[in-house]
Amino acid sequence: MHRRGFLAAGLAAVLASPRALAQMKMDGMSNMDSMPGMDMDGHAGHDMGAMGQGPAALPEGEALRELPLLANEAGQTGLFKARLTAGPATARFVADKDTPILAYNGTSPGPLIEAHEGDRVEITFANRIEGEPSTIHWHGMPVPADQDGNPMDPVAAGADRAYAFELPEGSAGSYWYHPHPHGKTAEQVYRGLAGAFVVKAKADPVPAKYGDTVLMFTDLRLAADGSMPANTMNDVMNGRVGDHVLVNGQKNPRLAVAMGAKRRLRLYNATNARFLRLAFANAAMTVIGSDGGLLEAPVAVDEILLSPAERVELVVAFDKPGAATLTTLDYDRGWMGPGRPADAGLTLLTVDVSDTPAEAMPPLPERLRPIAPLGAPTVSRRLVFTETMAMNATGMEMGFLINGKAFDMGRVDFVAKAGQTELWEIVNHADMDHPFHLHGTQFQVIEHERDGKISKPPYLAWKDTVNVARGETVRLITRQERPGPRMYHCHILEHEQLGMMGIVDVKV
Ligand SMILES: [Cu+2]
Repeated sequence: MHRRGFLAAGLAAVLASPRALAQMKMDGMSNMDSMPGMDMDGHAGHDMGAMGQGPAALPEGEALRELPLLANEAGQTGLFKARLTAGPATARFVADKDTPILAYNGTSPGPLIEAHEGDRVEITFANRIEGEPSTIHWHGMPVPADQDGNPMDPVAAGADRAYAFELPEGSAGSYWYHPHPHGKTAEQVYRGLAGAFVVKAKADPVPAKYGDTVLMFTDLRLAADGSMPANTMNDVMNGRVGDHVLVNGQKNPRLAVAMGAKRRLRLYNATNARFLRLAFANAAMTVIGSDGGLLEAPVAVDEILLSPAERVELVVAFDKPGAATLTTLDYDRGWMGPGRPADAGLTLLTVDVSDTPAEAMPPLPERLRPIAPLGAPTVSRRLVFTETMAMNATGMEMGFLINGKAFDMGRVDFVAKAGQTELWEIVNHADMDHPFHLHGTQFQVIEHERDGKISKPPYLAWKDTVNVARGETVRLITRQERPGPRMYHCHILEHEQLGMMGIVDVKV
């Protein structure tokens, strides 16, 4: 069966049935392979705007906004104390049009949280989203299971709850926070709920003169009337891909730097489902960190693939005067049906490099920090991703499964032991790439296998999300230090919502 032969018909709400199956109507079963007369673009959910009105045009070229900092109300060192309120807000993406969004403390992306290794964090979450439970998941952070915003711990609409955790030594890194309520995560995130959480090192080897700037990529679909259209069936299958990739809420903003400047940039893919293969024209990129903090040593690169939920920390050298642009390259992550986004050649950020030389920049150290390999595993687990389709009386049923099962909040899929080193083998037997995310810890990818060929990652890194490409197997080593149930799932949020998630229960 050719998947592109299926037509996603009509608008559909995200389904959250216990079996988590998408109902998909068939259109022209007999024409499945050839699809005569079909207008590929006309049926695409993501580029239609609201009911075919077409997407709104967004202004470009405004000065890049730094994310607003979440103020620390503690008034004492070693403690970060604040309040995060999720609720309805409006944004102005286009002139004269208010867009209803969801926001943390009124802003989307949410305020930037900056804390230090060794700090205790106490954040009161106020859920003011009308009629919907929510949670805050501290993506990538080593927080206790009962503080991690699991779907099993919903915060009801109108309720408050306190989250508290310590940031251990060595945990400096580029984390983020977003909702994780059962059946509502995808929608709450694309409506605006996501923010960056940077844990700073006590002793940072990267020169302070490089600055430290978060660039958070989100994805926006905006109808001509300024509203955000609901997910279509195409979105449910492929994950929602919008019409505009935004950086800190802006389309192609501008940043001014002096010639010879080096900048430390933390790139976040906070989109629901968009793969970002990125390159910088007229500037040299060096990777210095991954999801869970610094690498052992800097690595020069020409491009970066950032799948949904991944982060990368870069030092970018701007040595040529003129415009240096951060652009997307084509990446085929597998797509069902019509409407594959044309992602090559989007300019996400324009850096204006002046003729005036920058003051001298200290060099980047050759060594950043040691990373100890996690060592030999004593347990191995195998997770197989599949997509299923079956006909029933009402149309197609579509499932996104791990080991043949859709997520069940009442089921423990694996039992693990705290402190035990494990090999996880993630096998993708599906027709799309699926970025795999594990809560509660950072892991080390040891190899990728495709068509019998094994390749090693180019460097050792702490990761909490790794793309598992179609037909690929990824092997990683992981260890959970703290007890309690942890989620693992595909970070295409629509797939997570349709069942591609499980629970590992960590025992003392
Ligand atoms: Cu997926």
